[in-house]
Amino acid sequence: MAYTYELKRFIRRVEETRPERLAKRKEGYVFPKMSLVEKENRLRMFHPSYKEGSLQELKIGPSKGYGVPPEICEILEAWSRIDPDRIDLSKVDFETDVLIIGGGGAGTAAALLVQENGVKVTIATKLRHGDANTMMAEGGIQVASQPGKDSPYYHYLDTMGGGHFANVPQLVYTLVTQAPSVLYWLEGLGAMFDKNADGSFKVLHLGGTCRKRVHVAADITGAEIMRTIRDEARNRKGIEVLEFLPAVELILNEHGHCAGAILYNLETEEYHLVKAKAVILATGGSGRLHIGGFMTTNHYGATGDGLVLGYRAGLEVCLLHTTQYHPTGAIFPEQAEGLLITEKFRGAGAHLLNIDGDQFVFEREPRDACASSIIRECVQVGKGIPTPAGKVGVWLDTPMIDLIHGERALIKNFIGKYKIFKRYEIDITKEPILIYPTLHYQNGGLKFNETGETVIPGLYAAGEVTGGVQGENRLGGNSLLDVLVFGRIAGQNAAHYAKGRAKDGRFTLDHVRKFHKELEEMGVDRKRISPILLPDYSNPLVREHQLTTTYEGTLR
Ligand code: MEZ
Repeated sequence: MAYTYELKRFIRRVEETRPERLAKRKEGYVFPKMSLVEKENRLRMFHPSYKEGSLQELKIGPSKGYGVPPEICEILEAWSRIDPDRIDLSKVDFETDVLIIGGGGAGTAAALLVQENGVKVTIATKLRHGDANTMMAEGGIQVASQPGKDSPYYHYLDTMGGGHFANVPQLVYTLVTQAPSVLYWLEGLGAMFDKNADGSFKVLHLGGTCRKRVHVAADITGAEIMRTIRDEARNRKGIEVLEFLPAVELILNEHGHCAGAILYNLETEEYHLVKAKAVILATGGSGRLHIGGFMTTNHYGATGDGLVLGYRAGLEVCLLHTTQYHPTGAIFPEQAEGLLITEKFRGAGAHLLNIDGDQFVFEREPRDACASSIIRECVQVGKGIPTPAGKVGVWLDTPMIDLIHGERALIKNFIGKYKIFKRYEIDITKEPILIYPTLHYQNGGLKFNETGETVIPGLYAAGEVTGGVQGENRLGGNSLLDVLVFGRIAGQNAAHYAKGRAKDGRFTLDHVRKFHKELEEMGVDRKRISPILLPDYSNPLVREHQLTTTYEGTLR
């Protein structure tokens, strides 16, 4: 749907202020950055994670007493999809050395490393191989690849600062020092990053970076990376991929080691038991829980399944008390609501503007500070732009890109978004995009260490399901890096574990029984079941009359 007459009237104000903003930019003017104190205040007052009532204490499980968003509490404090007494643990359906749960960036990178280490590997994925947030990532991957100008030292400081120094230092050290080797590994596998005429990498700024360090493939960087590693995995011998088979429970053995998982066939509703010497949780994030009622950039399967599996098996969670809201999610047209509008636009000079066509925030503040400023402008200052659907947002002035970088620069660097908006009869080279913060990333997750290990022997984790790398706020470009660095590490170490330390033993689901007992004591409704596997967008009134297995749980 093209902009309405009313919105076009508001766009005229943006056009009026544009020549002066452009002239100032050419003279080197940048909107003043917030001081640390201003940032803190803005977060406290406007960031959804800092709002009164945004957290709920966990009452059971390994992180009892810790406050997480109520939507996360709901899935962590829930009954299993399975009744442990009805699962025959003597009947093994699949046997492998390393089972990887999740077929996105972290899982696929892990699989390649397991395979290189000469043991059998199986990826079990909920949807198709590659249906994941990695595939949808747009604006790039941070790597300090410019000797003399940048170094992992600056990358470390930016990442810690962006995360409010709540990050686990050893994890950040590993992230930034492994980054260059990951970039060259990807290139070696055939990933095509944007380059300068002399063959060097094009690098740019995103929010919170003190050096230009973000490497991109236009505005489809995640798709390019996922294409590369998925093709590699599918073409190598020895990597088995099970699609539409999400894991619903981990299996431990009598020694307390992880020994496999129960998978659920989405099509036939059958359960399958996978025996493995080591398991890697790489299930991604939880944007489809729509924390705080926000729209999301996340893929359809991002329902926090790995958090549930790990928590029930005994892993603590951390850093889930803040959620990342990406500053720029589309809010017009209605069917594009929540869609990621890459931060790269702001890195390239697109201004954030209120209804008067005025800037109100430095565009490259870290995400939490930038999102809070947009919310403030709409909610408190009252200078947001109303949409026909009753929402309020601000402008992202995309036509600045061609004015700064030359004709067709936008089409060349943002072809993905240009095409999407063209379908709605909006030409973003000429008209700005209406945006509002959108739920983008699970900052925290399961506790793990820099070797990919968790406290359960044989259980590894990597990517968005984990907590500690990104602190309380992830910087743009650090999630693609996270999945690849820690996916590879988990793959390598899980393979070594499978070859050496893994210890066979009798299977058990006693951890599920124990968890159920706590739920019983707490009086949790038996209809609260997790992992939820897929978001439910059906009308609640219709749902009440659909007492099918889907809503009653499954094998119960
Ligand atoms: O890392 C991200 O989340 C990222 C770069 C997103 C984006 O704005 O494109």
